[in-house]
Amino acid sequence: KPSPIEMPFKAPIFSYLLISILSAVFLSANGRKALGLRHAADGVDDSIIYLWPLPKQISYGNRTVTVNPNLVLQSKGPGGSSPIVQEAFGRYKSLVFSQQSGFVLQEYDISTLTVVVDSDDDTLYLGVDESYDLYVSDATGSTEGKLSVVGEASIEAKTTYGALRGLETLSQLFTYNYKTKAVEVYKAPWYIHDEPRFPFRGLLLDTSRHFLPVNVIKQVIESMSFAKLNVLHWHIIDEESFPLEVPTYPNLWEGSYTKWERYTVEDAHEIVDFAKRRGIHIMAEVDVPGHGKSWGIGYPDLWPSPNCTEPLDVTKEFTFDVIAGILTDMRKIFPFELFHLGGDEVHEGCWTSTGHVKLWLQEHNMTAKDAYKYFVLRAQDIAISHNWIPVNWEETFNTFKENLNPQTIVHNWIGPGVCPKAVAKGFRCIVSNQGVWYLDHLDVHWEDFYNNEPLEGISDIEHQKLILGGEVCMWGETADASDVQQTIWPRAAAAAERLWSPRVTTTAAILNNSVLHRLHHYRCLLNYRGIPAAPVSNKYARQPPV
Ligand code: CP6
Repeated sequence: KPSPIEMPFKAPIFSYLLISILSAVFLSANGRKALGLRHAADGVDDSIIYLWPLPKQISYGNRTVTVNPNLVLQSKGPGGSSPIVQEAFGRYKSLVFSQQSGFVLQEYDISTLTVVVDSDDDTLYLGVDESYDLYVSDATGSTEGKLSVVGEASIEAKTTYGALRGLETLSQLFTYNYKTKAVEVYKAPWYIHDEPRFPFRGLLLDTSRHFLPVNVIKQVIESMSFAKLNVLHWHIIDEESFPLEVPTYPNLWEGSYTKWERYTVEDAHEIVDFAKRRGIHIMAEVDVPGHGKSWGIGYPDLWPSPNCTEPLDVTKEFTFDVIAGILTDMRKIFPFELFHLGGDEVHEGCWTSTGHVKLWLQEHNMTAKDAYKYFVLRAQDIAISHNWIPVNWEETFNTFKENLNPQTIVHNWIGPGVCPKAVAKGFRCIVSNQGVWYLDHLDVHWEDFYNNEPLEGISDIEHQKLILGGEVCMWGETADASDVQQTIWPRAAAAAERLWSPRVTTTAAILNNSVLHRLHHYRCLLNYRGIPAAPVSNKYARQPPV
């Protein structure tokens, strides 16, 4: 008598047929599609290009080519030998090949990657050329009627930073095939021409509300480069803690949570250097005068009084000496042209209810608003004297309009409609509308991030040019090193495509319903690369089939 466990194996032949037919219908990719179900595990789908963010121009074929795990870099042009390109090639090579095992020795179609970089100038500045041309042959040599024995892949860029963006795109074309145990490129030959839509594609990290170790910041920077984001807005200091070393005023970091939750000057240099090698700027912020309470731990004179600990004391020269000292020290660390001076949430009531400040206002014939303006303009002057372009949160523009230095870049955060007003007055503007681009708001879904159009409400082409781009904000009150990556990704990626890809491309992607499938795939890619990105939907774990 057969045991129950053996029973299924003795089933009559028609059961096998039935199961085969059913599984063909229900389990195959086509079967699932027929039922209106799709899953990233379906693998290559002819209608979807699994690149994130989508490039500006693509054309592709229908052949599959294999890539040699011993892929060799052949660098050309004046900038080809830049260590930035060489190192990036090594990083991407290990991302694409090292995690897999069991390559079988065989003939591969593509064994060399040619990278041509036109300029040997590695200076990273806002608006640096990030364009690239990418080519992956179909390995038959069918192009131009010539027969080549080996396939080729090439990236051509004006700068090393364009080459970095091209390497990222190429790495996303490389797919490990678990059946053939080879890295393959589908749909070859590929021709891609790409460049960013906006020069400023940012992410804010807040290290004052929760300290983030240097390695965590580096991992965030690394993950930003995968999404082609290019500005880390480092909100280093705020009222809760002052974690940065300032040699000129060495007591300032007494305001850190503990002496282990601090960044030395050396740490900050390391972060800037790490970011530069990935084509990412660090925009530092010193948020004055409204968010400076922690400064007074080391220098209590900066507090108007023990019960009025912010805004910083506007009456004392010492306050501006300290700001000047901080900016002098920071200038040696942060080469980016932009410097963020905050300027938000200034509650002047604290000033007007403090005796000596009240007196000072009377002596100077100033209202509290005048004092706020005086403070903002003096801080701007210090930043400008260091050859920085000042960035301010939108309140300074909302309150003072054309009284701001005309160089000022307005940083929107409260609601939509501010950047249209700022650019109409000739200011440059960065979009971070809190309803759609605040990552700490867990009820904002990826669709909201994706759909936020920075040029909404701006029809004049000259005004449109003043929109530098946008930034998603990972405020630190409710996230720390344990969950910051999961909170950032994949939603920040949705904004990253909005900021990189042409408007016609994102519009078309929404219309053909491919965004969700590509985002699932991209989130999976981040997981493969060791980034703990959260599931794409944070609404419900699973939707029943409809
Ligand atoms: N800290 C600073 C913050 C915020 C801002 N500035 C903030 C305000 C409202 C929300 C989220 C963050 N935590 N310094 C405003 C720019 Cl909802």
